[in-house]
This record gives sequence, structure tokens and C-alpha cells, in this order.
Amino acid sequence: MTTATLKLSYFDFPGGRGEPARIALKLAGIAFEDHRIPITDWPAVKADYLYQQVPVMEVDGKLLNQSNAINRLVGKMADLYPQDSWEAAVCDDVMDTADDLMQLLVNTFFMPEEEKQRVRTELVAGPVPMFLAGLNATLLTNGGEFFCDGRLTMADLKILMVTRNLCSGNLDYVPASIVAEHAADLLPHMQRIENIVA
Ligand SMILES: N[C@@H](CCC(=O)N[C@@H](CS)C(=O)NCC(=O)O)C(=O)O
Repeated sequence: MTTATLKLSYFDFPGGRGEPARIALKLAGIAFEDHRIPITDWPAVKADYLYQQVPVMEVDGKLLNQSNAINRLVGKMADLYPQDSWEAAVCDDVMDTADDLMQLLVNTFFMPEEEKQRVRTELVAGPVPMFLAGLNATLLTNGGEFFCDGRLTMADLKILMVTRNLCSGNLDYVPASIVAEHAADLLPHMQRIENIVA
């Protein structure tokens, strides 16, 4: 793809579905408009977006409205997406699994406190460890350092968002030790990727 004019719109925090593309563009030194929407502004601007959600990336005036479509395009631009078909499929598999896992928790964000506690306690007892253990096994199957292609890809940046979030201690009723308990190899992975993107 020839040089394009890029604008990436996402919330103003260092995580979630928009951050991997922001990191990748910065790592590769690709110029883009980093449009950060303050959470407090969201209700007023939500209707301006095609599916009323972000991230959205404008590429020469045309829109991409799904995070993993953005991640694949940005990954190709930044050489952070595998060229080999199998490795690319593994990259996609890991990115989609990261979304499946995080969506379980996102679904609880606006629950009343009591329900949030009950649902998160159930998630911590089963589904979250199940996804973490699966991701850990996938990392080991692929060599233990990176999720695919034997090098940094968008998959590693997606998983960094998961481990950052789960280890932060900011999710009530989700122990910050959950990654250590169920996916110990994701901790050195998190550190490895943090060091690269720092
Ligand atoms: N399938 C979409 C989901 C996008 C999505 O759920 N975005 C969230 C932020 S991570 C959002 O815009 N939430 C605000 C809202 O729905 O009002 C994608 O992967 O891009």
C-alpha cells in the first residue's frame, strides 16, 4: 500500500481495542493522526460513528470500523503481521481470543455492584482461567516468546492489553494474581512486550 493519510479514533486510555494499532504505528514510525476521544465526550459524539463504536480508522478519507481489520491493515503497514498464511491465521486466532476473553469482563462494566460481583466471581472461577490457560498453551506451542511468526506481531500487542488489564488490580473481584495462577508464561511475555514497546 502506498503512503496513506491515517487518522485513528479511539478512547484516551492506554488499553482496549484501539491501543495495539496506536502502538504499532508508533513503533514503525508511521505518521497518523492520533485522535483520542475523552470518555466524557463519548455520549455527544457516539452517533457520528458508523456503528456507534470505536476504534475507527480513516485511510485516505475511507473508513475501517472493526478493530481487527484495523489491526491487520496496520500490522501489514508496520511489518507486524505475518506474511505466511498459517502464521497469519494464528495471529488472527490469538487476536480474536483476546477479544472473547476481554468481552466477558466488558459485559460487566455497567452492572449494578452486586450483580457485577456475582458475575465476575463466576468468570474468575471458570471462563477467564480457561481462556488464560489456552493462551498460555498457544504461546508455548509457538515457541514461548512470541505468539506467532517467531517475532513481535499484532497478536503480542493484543495480549499485552489483556495482561496489562488483568494484572492491574483495577478490576474489582478479579485478583491481580489471576494471570500468574493460570498462565504463568504470559507474565514474562508481558514484560518482554512492554520492553519492546516502551
Ligand atoms: N467489534 C468491534 C467492537 C468495538 C467496541 O465494542 N468498541 C467499544 C470500545 S472498546 C466501544 O466503542 N464502546 C462504546 C459504546 O459501545 O458506546 C471492534 O472490534 O472494533
